[in-house]
Amino acid sequence: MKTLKFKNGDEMPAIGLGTWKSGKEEVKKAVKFALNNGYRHIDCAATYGNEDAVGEAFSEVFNEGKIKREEVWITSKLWNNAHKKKDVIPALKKTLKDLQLDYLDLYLIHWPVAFKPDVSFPENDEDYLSLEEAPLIETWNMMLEAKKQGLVKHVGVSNFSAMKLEELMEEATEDPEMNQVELHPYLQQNELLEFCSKNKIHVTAFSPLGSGDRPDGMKAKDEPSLLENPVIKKIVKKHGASAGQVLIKWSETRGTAVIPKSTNESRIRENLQSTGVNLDESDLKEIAELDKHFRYLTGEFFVTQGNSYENIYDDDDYKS
Ligand code: NDP
Ligand code: 1BO
Repeated sequence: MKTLKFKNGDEMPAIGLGTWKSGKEEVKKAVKFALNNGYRHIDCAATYGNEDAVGEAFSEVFNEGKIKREEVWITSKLWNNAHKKKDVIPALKKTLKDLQLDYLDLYLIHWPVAFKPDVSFPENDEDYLSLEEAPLIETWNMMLEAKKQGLVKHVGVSNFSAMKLEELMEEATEDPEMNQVELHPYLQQNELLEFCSKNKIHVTAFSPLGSGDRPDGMKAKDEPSLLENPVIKKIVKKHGASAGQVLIKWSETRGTAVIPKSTNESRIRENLQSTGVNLDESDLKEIAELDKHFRYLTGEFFVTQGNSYENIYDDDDYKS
């Protein structure tokens, strides 16, 4: 499998298992199955509410002895209610405890949005901290401190626009090593990819299959299906692959990492086997034409009347 190489030589396997929306019992089974069937990259987050179950899976697999901790790339993310300087390391330590780990391979600021410490998900304007109250650079400096303390090997961000990356990099002593963002044929984000490549920031593609199992409150009416797209279906037929495999392989060919979520054993296996699909020039050209700047995760769930996050992404894609 392809890997993404970091400056210190560390390599992140390009395909990982996503864990958002996976219940505790199913995620434990899924992570164990994935690791025992070739996955070496798991994407987690405190806000997914299942890191303790993922941790049980890690502990059982590593204790069996066939797979060592250092062979697996483990990412987690700082939730939006722990952006204040004093809260970053305690939030990371809670994640490490839940995941039963001594260190993470990668820790990301989940969103460029800050909530008050006791707020899990905001319901009104009072639930937020402004960027003046919790400046991203202060949060970022604590991420760097976590790296210095050996709690994480690499640090990065998620859901950052090129503009937000640029602003952060102007002040930062070290640049983010990763930006994890929504990427798929309907949201190709070529300019952001170019910006990241120019600045040597790796990119991970989330929701690569269209995130079909999001809660209803996060879904737009009549949103387009990626898995059912006629062009994708045509390519599926041509290569005798599945739609999931074509979409995952497409991400891999763009040099990003990709983290499809599944708790279904045959789809977990099928998704990793996408490495064997060979998309040719004409497939890539047809997929390039599918871009419609469409976001499944509009970020609208963070917008309450009057707060300052109306355009999290700083671009036209917000209106999709
Ligand atoms: P995905 O695009 O990975 O889609 C997941 C859905 O696709 C599930 O319903 C899953 O069902 C189904 N599925 C999986 N494999 C196949 C397949 N081969 N064929 C058909 N259907 C399939 O959605 P996510 O939004 O979960 O994104 C992936 C991961 O990215 C997340 O789990 C999370 O780790 C990360 N993420 C990060 C975000 C961030 O803000 N940084 C935001 C969103 C996601 P089933 O489980 O039944 O197989
Ligand atoms: C609010 C959604 C987070 C998924 O990573």
